[in-house]
Amino acid sequence: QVDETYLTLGRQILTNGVQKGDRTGTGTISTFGCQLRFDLQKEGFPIMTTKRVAFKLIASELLWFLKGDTNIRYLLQNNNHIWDEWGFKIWVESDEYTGPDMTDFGLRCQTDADFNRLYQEQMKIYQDNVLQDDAFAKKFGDLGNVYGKQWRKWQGADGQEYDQIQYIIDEIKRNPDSRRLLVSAWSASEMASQALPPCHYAFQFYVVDGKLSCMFNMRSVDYFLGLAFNITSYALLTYLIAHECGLAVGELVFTGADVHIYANHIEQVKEQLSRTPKKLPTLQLNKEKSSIFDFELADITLLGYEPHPTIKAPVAV
Ligand code: DHF
Ligand code: TMP
Repeated sequence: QVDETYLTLGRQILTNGVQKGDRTGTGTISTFGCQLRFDLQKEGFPIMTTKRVAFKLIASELLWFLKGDTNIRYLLQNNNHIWDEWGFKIWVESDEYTGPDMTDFGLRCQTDADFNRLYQEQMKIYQDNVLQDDAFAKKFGDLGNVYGKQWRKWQGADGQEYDQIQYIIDEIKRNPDSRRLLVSAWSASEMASQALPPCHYAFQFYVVDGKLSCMFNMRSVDYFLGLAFNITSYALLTYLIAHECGLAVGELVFTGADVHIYANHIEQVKEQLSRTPKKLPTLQLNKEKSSIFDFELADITLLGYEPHPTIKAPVAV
């Protein structure tokens, strides 16, 4: 079951991980190289039951990627705030920002209550502007050449744009034995124009016996916050592609490189480890729609999700 597989990895990181510094200054316990497998056929839909995971946020983020959108306005319109800090950073580091100093806001808002109040104020201004002001949103709401751009509008060396998702859908239908059913988000020449270089940087599909499997690769894995989202997100993507291609679902395989637990997530991980998994929910997709590009939030339903309560943790910026 998804919780057991996931929690076993957490126990391994706590036991075998080494202390390692990181870009955000938070500190981690880290291990290198890991693979997890989830059978999508035998189990229910893979989402954590040992803590509540916000499925709606996962679904709206995935639809955002699939639209080829990179502007957080769509996420904000759907009450999804998981990318706010990375857009906010673009604004406060720009020449146009004139508010109080926001240097290192991610770390400072955790330890300094006065600063946190100032930060919340500025964040509110940022969100309102992205939602209401088109020019502002264009300038400071766009995260650059991130997932949506790479998946749907990859910039080719020939000057053309390549739709990698359309390609794999067509290819799965036409040539399911292909070993090239791969989407890459990693673009070596575009690192500077990304709010965050892709963490899940590539994924590949595999078809056998009428079942669609997916492997996704991550260079850097935030075990407690990121991975809990990423497993469910790629499971949902596999179900969506299978839906469009008329296939059943097979296995989901995760491959991670630097797999870490942030120093300020350790207590939360221990709390989650102490909980007993519950029954998995099931996923229901709107049968009336065939193209996944037509899917909206209302076409994706999770039934019977009754997890343990949320466990809060600060995200490292
Ligand atoms: N940076 C880091 N350090 N870790 C990440 O996992 C991460 N993920 C990003 C962008 N940058 C990142 C995009 N995905 C949350 C989950 C996924 C995500 C970003 C943030 C998160 O904070 N989840 C919380 C609360 C979600 C909410 O209700 O708003 C959670 O408890 O799952
Ligand atoms: P890094 O660019 O320094 O590796 O920092 C990125 C952090 O974000 C790292 O902790 C991994 C985490 N992350 C995930 O785990 N999953 C995700 O989907 C994203 C976007 C980030």
